[in-house]
Amino acid sequence: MAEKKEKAPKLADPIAASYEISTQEMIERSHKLGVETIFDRAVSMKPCNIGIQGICCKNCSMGPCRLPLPKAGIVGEDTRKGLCGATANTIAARNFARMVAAGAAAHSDHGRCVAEVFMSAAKKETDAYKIKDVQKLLQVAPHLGVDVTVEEDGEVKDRDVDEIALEVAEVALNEWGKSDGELLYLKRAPQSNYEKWEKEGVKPRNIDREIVEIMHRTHMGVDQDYKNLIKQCTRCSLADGWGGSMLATDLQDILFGTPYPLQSEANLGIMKEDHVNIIIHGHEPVLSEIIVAVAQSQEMLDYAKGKGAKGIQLGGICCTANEMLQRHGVPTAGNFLQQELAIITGACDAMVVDIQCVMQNLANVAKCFHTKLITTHPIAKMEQENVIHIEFNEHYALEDATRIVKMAIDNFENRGSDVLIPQHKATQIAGFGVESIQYHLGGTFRGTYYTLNDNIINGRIRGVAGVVGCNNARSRHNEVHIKVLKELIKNDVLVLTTGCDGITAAIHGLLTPEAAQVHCGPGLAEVCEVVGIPPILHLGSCVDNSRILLAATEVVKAGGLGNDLADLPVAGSAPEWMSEKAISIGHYFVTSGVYTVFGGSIPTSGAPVFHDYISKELENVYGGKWDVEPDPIKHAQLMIAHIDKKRKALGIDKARERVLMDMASRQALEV
Ligand code: BF8
Repeated sequence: MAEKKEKAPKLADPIAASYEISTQEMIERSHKLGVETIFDRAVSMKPCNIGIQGICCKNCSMGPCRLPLPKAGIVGEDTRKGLCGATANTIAARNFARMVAAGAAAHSDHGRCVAEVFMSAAKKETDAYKIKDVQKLLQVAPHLGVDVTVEEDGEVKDRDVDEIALEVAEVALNEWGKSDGELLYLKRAPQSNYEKWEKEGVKPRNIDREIVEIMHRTHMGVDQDYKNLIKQCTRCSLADGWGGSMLATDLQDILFGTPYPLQSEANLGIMKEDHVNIIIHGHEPVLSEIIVAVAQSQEMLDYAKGKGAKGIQLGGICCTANEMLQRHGVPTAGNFLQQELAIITGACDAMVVDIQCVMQNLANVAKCFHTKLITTHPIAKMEQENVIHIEFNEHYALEDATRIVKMAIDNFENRGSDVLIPQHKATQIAGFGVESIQYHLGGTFRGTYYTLNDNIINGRIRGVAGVVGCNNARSRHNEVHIKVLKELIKNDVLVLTTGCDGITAAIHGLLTPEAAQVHCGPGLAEVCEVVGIPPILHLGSCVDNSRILLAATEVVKAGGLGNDLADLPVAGSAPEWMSEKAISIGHYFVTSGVYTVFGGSIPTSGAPVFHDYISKELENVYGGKWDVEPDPIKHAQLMIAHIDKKRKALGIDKARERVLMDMASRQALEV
């Protein structure tokens, strides 16, 4: 009998897989070298059609129970149920809730790790970490109920900074597991939002509890009311956005410095053939901060030169890239879908990973090259034998970082001759935050965000969009991001970005002030030119979405645009989302009052009643709601329509009509 021939694996078409040229080049190279990547797997493996609709329940061993929508749609009563009787709504809501819990857990556990390092620094147990930004410490402390002054003998005096830091560390760590009260940062939101959360009974009690409660409620036979499940999703996601993520951002700023705008570069082309290339990938900057310092030390530079390299080139992938970029200007090597490709250049001497968004296939790709793949976090190891684990510990941070950097340098000489670094990179201005927006777009005399508000009211800026989130191998890499972003700025919408959307915008050259003249509508272009900012402001990593919440809060405080985040002409978007963290972010955007559109699909379509609840009815409760639109232009237009709806409600739509005069009417006026 003739032997059955094994089918050749399907390969991705580089042009169809990515919108970005260096990614296309590297996919092509991976095919030549016979190295499989996520782009190829996305072609050969299709997603499960039932899972994608959110209606597969595997929460007990009687299932999985799968409840596909009938071909003709639901006619009459929806009688679908699992073995226990769970309806499609219950199953979809439970699955959605578990995504919120996982996303909130990821952000918040990152925050906890930072808080623990912060505690070590406050106790002066480590030389590697010190309080760097005292100003930020003094600004954050009162939000945690920590006094920055003390009264002695009838005199008000400044408190000792070390004492404040220690108390901030204690109070912050307590936010994860305190036994009573509510999250302290909730009161940073506009009063109207806070009161809504109070009225709805969704104020988070502590961060860990809300995550645990989702896991309990979604266990077999507990919460069977999709509205009640969504209530817990709200508590849990608010504990992420206004809790774990916000604490991560604040404590990182205090420890490592609050970012201010700086110039850098982005894309795989930042790697250098004659340098030792170290790519750092993951999320927690406690690791990357020390590696940056060590890699820049004279001792290591000399060591690298001794091994024949001209220097050490650091680059970042995913949110570690954003953390290192915004505080040190370290260039960005790529976004989520480019992680395997950085190794495929053949020039990556070490890839150092910590937590989140790290593909296990990196180990298989690294096996084909000389690259040392180093895991560093106790909760994130890999089973493959070629992976080296160097567990990072804040008490020995300098020693660990030195060992890692040396290992990369020693590996430089093992590089093969087959190296191909794509010659594409773009300049970027990044490092924005609540404080720098205030500096650039604020007013000295008339309230912090006065100038920004004024430009929104007069219509030069039509509104503000928060565009964030991942890449997804199910859509063409970067295309949806870029088309959404360009459509928004073309229509005078100022964009605040984080995460892989920020990296994407940088790679495609949208994070420069010059981009405004090319891509923006006349109003936004004018503001960008006068102020000297890009039309898309990069605010950092995904935990830094908390900066977007606080920037929006500053807009409310500055006045003239309503009293609640839901009153603002703003909208949210995650064009190519894929991670559970994005669902948690989406839900805290929505329940903080922001209309939020996701690209691709969200796993709710198989339960139309539940889907309608989150995409229609939630707006009546919190002012924000979910929406889904895969087409980038329609996606952006939905956001713009919402912004216009809010402008109308505020009575500022007329101002914009005047601004949008065409060139002919302007010239007529000037005559
Ligand atoms: O936290 S945007 S792919 S890197 S999950 Fe991951 Fe998504 Fe990128 Fe940062 Ni956020």
